Amino acid sequence: MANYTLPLGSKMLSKQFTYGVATASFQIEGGVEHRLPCIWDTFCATEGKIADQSNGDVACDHFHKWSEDIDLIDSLGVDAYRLSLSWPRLIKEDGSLNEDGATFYINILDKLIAKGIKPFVTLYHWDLPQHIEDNGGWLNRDTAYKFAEYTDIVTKAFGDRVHSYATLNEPFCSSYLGYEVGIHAPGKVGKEYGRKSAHHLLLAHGLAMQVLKKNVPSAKNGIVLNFTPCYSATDDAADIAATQFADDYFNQWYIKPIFDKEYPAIINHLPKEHQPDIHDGDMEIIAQTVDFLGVNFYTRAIYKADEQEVFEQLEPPEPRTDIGWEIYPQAFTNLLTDLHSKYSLPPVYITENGAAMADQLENAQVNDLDRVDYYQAHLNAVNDAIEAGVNIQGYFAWSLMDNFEWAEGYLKRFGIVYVDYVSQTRTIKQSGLLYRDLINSRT
Ligand code: LGS
Repeated sequence: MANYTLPLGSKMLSKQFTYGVATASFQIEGGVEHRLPCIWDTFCATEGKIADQSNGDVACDHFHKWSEDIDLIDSLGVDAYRLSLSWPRLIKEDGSLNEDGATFYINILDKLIAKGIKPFVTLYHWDLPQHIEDNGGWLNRDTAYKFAEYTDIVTKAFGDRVHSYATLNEPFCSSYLGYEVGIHAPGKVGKEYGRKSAHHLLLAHGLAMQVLKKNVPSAKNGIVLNFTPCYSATDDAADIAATQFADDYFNQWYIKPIFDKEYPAIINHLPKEHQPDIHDGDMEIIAQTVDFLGVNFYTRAIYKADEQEVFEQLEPPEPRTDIGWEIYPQAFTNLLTDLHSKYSLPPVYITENGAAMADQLENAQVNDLDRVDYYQAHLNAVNDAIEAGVNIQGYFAWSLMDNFEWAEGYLKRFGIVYVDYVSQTRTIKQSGLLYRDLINSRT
C-alpha cells in the first residue's frame, strides 16, 4: 500500500485531530542504577516469568538516548508524545522528590515543548516502587494515598509543562494480571486479590484527580483504560449471559465506577471474600469528573459459558498478530460506539493501538506490510466511530519503538520504529513512514 487512506473529509485528516506515539518508562528507559527497584525488576528476576528471561535494566537505553529519541519523534511529525513517569525514579524511599529523576523528565518535557510536541504524561504505567509492594502494594489501601502524594510532588516540580496527565494506565492489567492471575508483576495469584487491588487503584485514580485539579487545573486530566470487547461464541442464552459477565468483569468494572459511581451489578454475585473493601465516600472520590478518557484497544475476545468458571475464552480465530491476538477492527468501532451510548463520556483519545508483528530488518529497512494493514484498518475503525458521533480527539500509535513487552520480554515488537537491541540503532519501519506521511498530509 502506498499510503494510509481515510475517507475524504474525515475529521482525522484535519490538523485539529491529534496524532501521537506512545511509550512507557519501564519498557524503554533502562537507567536502572539511577532509580529505586520496582516490582517489574523483582518479577523479571524471578525464574520463568519473562519469556526470554530478560529485564528492563537497559531496554531501549532511552535514559541515555532520550534527546535523539525526541528528534526521532519529531521526525515523524506527531503533535503529541505519550510517555509515562517512573515513580521509583522520581520519589525517594523517604517520600521526597529525587531531584535527578525530576531533572531527567524536565529535560524531556522542555525539549518536547521546544519542538512543539505536546507531552501526554501517564503517572503510573505499572512500575510500582518495590518498597511499596513490600508493604502490601495495591492490596494496601495506603498505596492509593501514597500515589496521591507522589502526584502532588511531581506536578509541583513540573509546573505547567505537561499538556495532559493520565493517572493510571490500564488498572485492569495492574489488578487482574498482577494480583489475580499473576502473569504480570507482582505475580500474586488469587481471586481474593483482584477486585481488592482494583478498588485501591481506582481510589488512587480519584485521589490523584483531586490533586491534579488543584495543582494543574489547566492540564487535561483523566485516565487510560484498556478494553477487550467480549463476543459470545453462539446465540445461546447461556453463552450470551456468560459473555456479559466477562465484559462486566474485565471491561465495565474499571469504567462504570468512574462515570456511574458504582461497580457492575455482578459485584453482588461475587463471594464476599472476593469483593473489594469499599469505604464510605470512596465511590464519590473515584467518580471525579475527568477531562478525557484514554482508550487502549488491540483485539476482541470470544466467550462461551462454563459451568465451573462462569465463562471460558475460546482460542482467537485468524487472522492474528505475532502475539496471537485476533485482528478484528470492527470491534474497535463497536467498542467506541458502545461506550458512547452507555456512558456520558468526555472527549476520548485513543491512547494505544498497534500490533506485534514478526519484523525483519533487511538493508536497513523494515517492510512491515502486515502492521501497515493493521493501522490502515484500525484508523478507519476510529473514523467510523467518529462518523457515528463519538467525540474522539486523537490517536496514539503503540508504540513509538520496539521495547520490553512485559512477560514477552523483547520477543514481541510493537514499534513503528525498529530497535536493534545490540547496537541500539533505531530504524523507522514502513508503518512509521506511512504514519508520518498521513500526519503531514493533513490540512
Ligand atoms: O506494551 C503494552 C501494550 C501491548 O499490548 C502496553 O504497555 C500496555 O499499556 C498495553 O496493555 N499493551 C497491550 N495490550 C493488549 C491487551 C490485549 C489482551 C488480549 C488478550 C485476549 C486474547
